[in-house]
Amino acid sequence: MKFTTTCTLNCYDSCRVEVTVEDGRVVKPLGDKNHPLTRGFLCPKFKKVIERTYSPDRLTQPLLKEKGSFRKISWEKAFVLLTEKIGELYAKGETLSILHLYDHGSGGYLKRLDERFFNCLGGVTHPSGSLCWGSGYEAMQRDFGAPTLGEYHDLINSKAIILWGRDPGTTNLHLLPFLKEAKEAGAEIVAINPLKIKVASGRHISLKPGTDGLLALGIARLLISEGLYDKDFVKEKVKNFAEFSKLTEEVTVEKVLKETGISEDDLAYLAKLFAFKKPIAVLYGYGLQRYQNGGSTVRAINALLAITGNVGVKGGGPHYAHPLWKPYFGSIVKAEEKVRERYFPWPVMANSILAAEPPIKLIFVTRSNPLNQAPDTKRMQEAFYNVPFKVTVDFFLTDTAYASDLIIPATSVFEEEDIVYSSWHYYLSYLPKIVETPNDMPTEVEFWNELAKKIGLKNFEPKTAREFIIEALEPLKPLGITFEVLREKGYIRHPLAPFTFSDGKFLTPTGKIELMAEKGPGLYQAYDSLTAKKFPYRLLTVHPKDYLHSQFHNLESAEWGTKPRVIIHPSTAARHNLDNLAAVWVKTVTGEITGLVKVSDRVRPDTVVIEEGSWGIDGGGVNVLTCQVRPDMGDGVPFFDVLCSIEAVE
Ligand SMILES: Nc1nc2c(c(=O)[nH]1)N[C@H]1C(S)=C(S)[C@@H](COP(=O)(O)OP(=O)(O)OC[C@H]3O[C@@H](n4cnc5c(=O)[nH]c(N)nc54)[C@H](O)[C@@H]3O)O[C@H]1N2
Ligand SMILES: Nc1nc2c(c(=O)[nH]1)N[C@H]1C(S)=C(S)[C@@H](COP(=O)(O)OP(=O)(O)OC[C@H]3O[C@@H](n4cnc5c(=O)[nH]c(N)nc54)[C@H](O)[C@@H]3O)O[C@H]1N2
Ligand code: SF4
Ligand SMILES: [Mo]
Repeated sequence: MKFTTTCTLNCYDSCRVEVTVEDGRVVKPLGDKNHPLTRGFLCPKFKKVIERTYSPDRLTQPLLKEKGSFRKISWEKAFVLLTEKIGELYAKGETLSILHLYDHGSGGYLKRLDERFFNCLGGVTHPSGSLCWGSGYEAMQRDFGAPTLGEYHDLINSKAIILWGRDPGTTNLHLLPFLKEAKEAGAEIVAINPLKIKVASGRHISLKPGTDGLLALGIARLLISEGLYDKDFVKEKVKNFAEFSKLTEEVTVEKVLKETGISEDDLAYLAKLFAFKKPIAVLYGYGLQRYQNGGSTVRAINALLAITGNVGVKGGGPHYAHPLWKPYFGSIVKAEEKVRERYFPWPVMANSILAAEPPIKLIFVTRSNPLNQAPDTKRMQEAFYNVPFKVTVDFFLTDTAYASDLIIPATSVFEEEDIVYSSWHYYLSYLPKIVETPNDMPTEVEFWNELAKKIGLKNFEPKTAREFIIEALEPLKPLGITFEVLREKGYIRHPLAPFTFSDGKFLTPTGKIELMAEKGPGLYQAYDSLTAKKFPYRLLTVHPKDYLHSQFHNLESAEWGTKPRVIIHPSTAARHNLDNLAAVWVKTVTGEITGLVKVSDRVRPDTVVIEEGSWGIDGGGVNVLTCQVRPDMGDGVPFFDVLCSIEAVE
């Protein structure tokens, strides 16, 4: 029997997938040929989603840690324990002592019933900001009033496409055919990235990490001083042009060349591109804003697009994310039930837990692996061990599950009906229930229903997945979207898409694009000379091609196991006398890990690159190396603002 479903991994593409069920098991995944973005192919990670579902290591029964080791317990016992621990804090009105840590491990909308549960409890402590896109998102809001997203299909109208810190060959495969088509239609494709990326690109411009904002301001300065900007667009649609122009004055060509490390030729090329080519589309990557100056960097690039009239035009504009579905969703979380709330920013989560007053007594982790993915793992471990009771819902003994006291098994994407909407494209999609859960275990929806019932949460009325979906889709009725329509069609494009400000009306207080006026992105962190001497390389911990963050590293198919690959330039390898596969220490002010060398001229001589996600249990979690520091805006995490040293393992 065949079914069509949707990939819920945290990925740009949210592919539509056809699967077959044979002998009660999901097999033969194929990309939907008719879907406008999936276009008939999938990335290899979807096979791993199936492999994970049937992995012999998958948890199907709760585990309880006792005297340092885990043992299986019955679901009944798990509910008794949870009811006792949570119920006690609930009864005393002390729910702020509960920290609910969650991220985007699954895009399934019903996975957000965890938030409903904790809101109905009266409100708990939550993360604020984002491990992912926080700083750039806030930058978009300040400039345009909301983030905006061009469409892949529109790239065919572009004269130039800039992959600014985005690496689609690694993180966004379904963009590639559109780039190829745009290139064939005459678009120039430019990658601005410290790392050489594999795309159908023309020019690759390598710059020192964290200096993109300065580069954008430098280009803007050249355009303004030569009068080569779009004066009509600026007059009509841009606020703060004079202030912005003043801000660029100190960004001389000499300064740009020195600080970014790009060649004079590259700078002239970019200035000419912005002066004479139109429309230009910029596809922002998120690596670009994983710095302390990350928000200002995105604002500087936004400004460059604005003064050249490249916003709201066909074939041009920023591609960051769109907010169109957001106002229609959210009812599932029942935010109105919160009578108290407290927020800890993601970039300083570990320190916030350790300093919490009232203290955290219980951590509940869902759809996330913070002991691998949040910054400063050692401090995070310390924070976890200081909290008396930790619960994690997941498939395996991940780093976070391992540090928890109770583990609740998660439900696979094939085992529960659901819906998923994307902020990275414009489709809302449906997921049927395809197979039953193994070992008769309850689904996550059933788990929350049962827990709410046991604790006596009056406002969390138990429902089936179908009923929750119908409730969630209620606000979409005016758009003609109902459960029946969605199930029938499988996916629906947002009727108001795309969200690109083509009407020239921005959502800022003035209705114009509000350019940055006070403080530029400056340079990346000014490390003191002592630190820089001890740790001579920049460290970029980028996303892994074959994995989704920390997911799938434990499966049999894992090609290179759990040891991180430390990618270094041939000159760095020669300096340290290191060959491919040599074992190395990587050290930063925060911590140290070991990995295996991979020599590649894709990496700059001043930079070391490690793909994030390998598991700490096996000695590899890269966030042992990253720091807790808040960025200029939006509480994204400056993961890439860190220096490192390397040395051979003796
Ligand atoms: N295979 C796979 N795909 C994924 C993911 C995954 O884990 N695996 N994760 C998904 C998620 S959650 C996200 S947020 C997206 C992220 O997608 P991307 O933005 O493409 O990837 P990142 O790893 O966040 O960003 C790293 C890129 O930014 C570049 N970079 C680093 N510093 C700078 C800088 O200072 N300037 C410039 N110009 N470039 C810089 C790096 O060299 C690298 O190419 O990918 C999604 N897709
Ligand atoms: N050093 C460094 N760190 C980074 C980044 C970086 O570039 N460098 N990138 C950051 C970014 S962009 C992001 S988005 C975050 C991601 O941070 P996380 O979301 O914490 O990352 P994942 O490793 O994908 O962990 C998700 C967990 O959810 C589980 N999961 C998957 N599906 C389900 C489900 O249906 N139910 C439940 N209960 N659990 C499920 C998975 O098994 C996995 O353990 O990491 C950030 N961390
Ligand atoms: S991970 Fe991304 S590219 Fe791969 S199947 Fe899922 S949505 Fe598609
Ligand atoms: Mo992300």
